[in-house]
Amino acid sequence: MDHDTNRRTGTSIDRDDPLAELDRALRTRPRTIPPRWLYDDRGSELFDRITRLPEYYPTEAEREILATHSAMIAEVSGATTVIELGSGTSDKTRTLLDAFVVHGEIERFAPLDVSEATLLFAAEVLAERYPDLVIEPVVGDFTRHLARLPSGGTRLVAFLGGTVGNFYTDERRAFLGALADGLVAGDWLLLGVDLIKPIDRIMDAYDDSQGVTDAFIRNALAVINRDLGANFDLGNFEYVPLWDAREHRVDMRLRACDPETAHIAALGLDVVFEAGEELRVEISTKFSPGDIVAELADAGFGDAELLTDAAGDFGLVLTRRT
Ligand code: AVJ
Repeated sequence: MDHDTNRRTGTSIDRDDPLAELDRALRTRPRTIPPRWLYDDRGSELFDRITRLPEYYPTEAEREILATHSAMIAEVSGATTVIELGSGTSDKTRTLLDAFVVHGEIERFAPLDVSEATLLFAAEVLAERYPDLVIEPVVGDFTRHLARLPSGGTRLVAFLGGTVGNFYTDERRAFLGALADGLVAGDWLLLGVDLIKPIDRIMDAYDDSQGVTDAFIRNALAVINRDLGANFDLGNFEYVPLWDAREHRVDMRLRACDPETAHIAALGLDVVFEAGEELRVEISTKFSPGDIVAELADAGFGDAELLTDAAGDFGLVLTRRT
């Protein structure tokens, strides 16, 4: 049994098997595609472009928080190992690491990412910038491979960008629980969360005028076509971002204009769409400070401190495994 199997909720989830997970998600209503299918090379590049869009505020806001508070985070935590989940190129993390080198006790940096190529490239750059640190890249998926995190010393796990907002509520509970299980009392979590704010600003960030978000969401179908021998007709789908007021999240969907049957060879599955039927590709949950702190407490994290940018758009929660 994988370390992060969801024993807290007792549900049998199929995170260990991406194909079974996709098969099941496509049979629910609305039909759903799990976010892992968004991030092939082109998807990663499109996301990178999203972070530079004028409408997409989270990246800059988080950068501002890190610039302001990294020295305090390094000092207060006294962490000797910094771990980053879904590290990519560890771009923003350099601000954090710079501060840890000057103000903290850091000895080791362990970036975890699904893309081995990205990791190896990042590791080389990091090794050059931080000659005194042990750089320990870990290839893995943060929803499945938390057991691969290095142990020893005082650890600080950074999970930035607001990616925790991509999980559905149950998945988020399972993830935070599994993360807590993998840490020991005194370890730290630094969690990036996008905060609830006027809906117009949120929706503009997910419906940009250049259509980059549309291309990013649509790319999931191209990935499934290529990797799983499917034949989704990309031109038949229209990008429709919705605000789900009850769950406070952006719900990014593709709507089939005409009826369509997509065959997915690797699953032996025909997905039948009626005209106008919507396919959910990604959600991005926005948090109130009280809610996320309560969820963290349920999972086993205490003494939470919320750091925000001056505009109050985005939050970094610094919290301790209790
Ligand atoms: C990478 C999950 C933080 O939800 O804001 C951006 C992904 N999707 N625009 C987010 C995303 C569409 C992003 N995260």
